[in-house]
Amino acid sequence: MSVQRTLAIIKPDAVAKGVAGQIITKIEQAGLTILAARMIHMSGEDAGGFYAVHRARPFYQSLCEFMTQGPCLPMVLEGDDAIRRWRDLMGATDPAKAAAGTIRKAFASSIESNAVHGSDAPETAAFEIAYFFSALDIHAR
Ligand code: IDP
Ligand code: MG
Repeated sequence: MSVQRTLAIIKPDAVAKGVAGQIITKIEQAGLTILAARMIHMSGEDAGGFYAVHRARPFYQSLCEFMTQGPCLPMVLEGDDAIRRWRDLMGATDPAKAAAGTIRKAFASSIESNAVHGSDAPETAAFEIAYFFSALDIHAR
């Protein structure tokens, strides 16, 4: 597998719980490199654009409201096979189905308030990284 970049977000519920540091530690211990990070508080328009792919889903409005509840921490992660490795570390969308040792098992409280986001493919990673970061924000090494 080649080196990939993926967009991670520590969602507002996890920031509010004070577990952002623990999540960052898991990222670093997994050997993924943080190339960019910033704290933002999304507007409804910001969240709606980010999740536009889900606009026809019944949970879209509620998801956008959840993502605007408070600040979140988008990050760019890099590593070999990073998209799959970050999703494996996140665990299943529904924490009730998430495997032991995953971030969602440890920190998510519901299928909506599930602590973290991760891109699901190279094309979505490219869109999502560019949604939050310019080239000058990303520190390759
Ligand atoms: P993912 O984050 O595991 O990739 P997606 O299906 O892409 O899951 O959904 C995006 C986000 O929408 C989820 O992380 C979660 O916050 C929310 N979500 C997904 N399914 C539901 C649902 O059935 N009810 C409420 N919220 C949901
Ligand atoms: Mg998804």
